[in-house]
Amino acid sequence: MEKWWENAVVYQVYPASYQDSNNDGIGDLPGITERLDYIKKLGADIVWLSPIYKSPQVDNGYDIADYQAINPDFGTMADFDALLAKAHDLGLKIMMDIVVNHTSDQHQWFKEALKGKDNPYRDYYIWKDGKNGSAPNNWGSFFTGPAWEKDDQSDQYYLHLFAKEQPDLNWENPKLRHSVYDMMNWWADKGVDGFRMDVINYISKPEGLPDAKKNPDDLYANPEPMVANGHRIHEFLQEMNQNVMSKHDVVTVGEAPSVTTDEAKKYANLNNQELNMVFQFEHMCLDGNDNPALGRWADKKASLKDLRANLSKWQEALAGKAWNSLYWNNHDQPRVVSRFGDDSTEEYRVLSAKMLATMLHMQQGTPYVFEGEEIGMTNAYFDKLDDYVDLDSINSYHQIVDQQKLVDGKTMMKYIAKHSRDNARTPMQWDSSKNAGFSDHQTWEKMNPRYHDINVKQALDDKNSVFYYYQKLIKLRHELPVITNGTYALVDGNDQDEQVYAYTRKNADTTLLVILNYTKENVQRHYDVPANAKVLISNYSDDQGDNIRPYEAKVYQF
Ligand code: ISL
Ligand code: CA
Repeated sequence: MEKWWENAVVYQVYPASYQDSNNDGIGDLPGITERLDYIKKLGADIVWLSPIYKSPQVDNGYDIADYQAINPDFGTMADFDALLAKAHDLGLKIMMDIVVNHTSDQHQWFKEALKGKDNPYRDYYIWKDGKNGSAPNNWGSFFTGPAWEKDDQSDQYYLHLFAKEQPDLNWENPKLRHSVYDMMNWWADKGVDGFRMDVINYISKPEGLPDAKKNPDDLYANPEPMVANGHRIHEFLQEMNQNVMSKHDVVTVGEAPSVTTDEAKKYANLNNQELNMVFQFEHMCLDGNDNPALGRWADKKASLKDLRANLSKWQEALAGKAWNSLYWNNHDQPRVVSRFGDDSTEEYRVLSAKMLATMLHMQQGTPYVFEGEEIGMTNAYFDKLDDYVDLDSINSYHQIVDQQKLVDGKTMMKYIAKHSRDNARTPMQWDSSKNAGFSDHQTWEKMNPRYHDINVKQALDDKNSVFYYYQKLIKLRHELPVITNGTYALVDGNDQDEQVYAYTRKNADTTLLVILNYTKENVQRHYDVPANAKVLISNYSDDQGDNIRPYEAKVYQF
């Protein structure tokens, strides 16, 4: 049976960067509430709010100090209630971002845990004695440095896969697990409609926390292969499902770095025992550095062959068994048009943004649109390290350039301009006035300098804008069942094509043929299109048949 979220579209809001209502330079809940009409106009169904909870903001709110209180910079619980009420009035649903692999070190649970080994909250976190005077194992943190921090008072170490201010929770402890379920039920009882779960596939750690495999160039071992999809993960999620999801009509998506299609079939199985869908990361890793020590810090574009092979693999593997999420962007990723598209000229920016939107929105799954994607916002390309705010970019610079000396500073700045998480986090561009109409005050993060030309006002005034194209794609998904339920197949022989991606979606009464030029070259390709076919959507105003123009996207329906 089809679920309500299967033909829905999610719009992600990054609260600090959406709309500042009180001119302190930081976006806030009343600002988001003001802009819900805009999200409604786009046609999205669900609004995912990145964390809005009380937090010292070491990792922009992904370090939560109180799951049931609002970050004062963003407003109050009354502001949240007003946001939820207005959203519901407009027919929009609200998805909360919950971060339960770790908390902030300012969370009451952790403050208690620090009081000593006998404290009832000690076991909410992961503590270990050191080994020969140093950390319990060789794991590194994802934000550089070791994954362990010593607590001098008890002479034990606690685990933090992310920043040292983000201690990992101990999911082996049933009390902790039930505290998390209680918190989720509290939000669901309040009326929220879904949960996005941060790195949820990291919560089950291996028994004994042994050393991980370390590459010779690295300072620490990457713990990911040991913590992702751990041995008790499915048990924990089934328990969460029984205690929370089965009691409310909520939609869930789990962030799951390094998830495979086989694992995804368990997490997001249509039998609905765990989550509704997961965010896979494979297509986000196609443009990483050839040197594994540099990870995603690189300056290359994914080839069409790799991208198509990956998207096709996920479409085919999950079909009829589990449900896909579809995304290009979020608050951790560079802007799609700058990454897989072409922002070098205005014409190419608009064409390639629409082509990439078509590629994704014609696939099976639930699409996610990240704020600003719908107007074709580009990377910010800041050229000074001081302009970057994200701890991950700054730490990585120091580690790679100063400590490891793997590349020089200039090269690293090029990589950061391409891949920094700050590219996604610059404030929303509403118009061409001061600070793009986001705030009158100096903004918490520098504005993207292109806001004078790329902004919502411009997009709404131009009937050929990226905005109206997204609006149309979303409308088509709502209206045409084949987009939700049709079978995906590559056009015969397309798998080797280096320029054009062509696939079909088919159900009992409709076929869609999607043709996408990934390059700025004009190419000739012949596809069999029946005489009665009509062009459902395209980023060009006419159809030239076998002549496929730069970044052309067209969908035939027959
Ligand atoms: O962004 C990344 C690289 O620095 C990813 O590896 C990211 O850390 C990973 O996808 C997990 O992301 C999530 O958890 C992090 C938080 O910083 C991210 O913003 C969040 O999306 C820790 O909570
Ligand atoms: Ca504000």
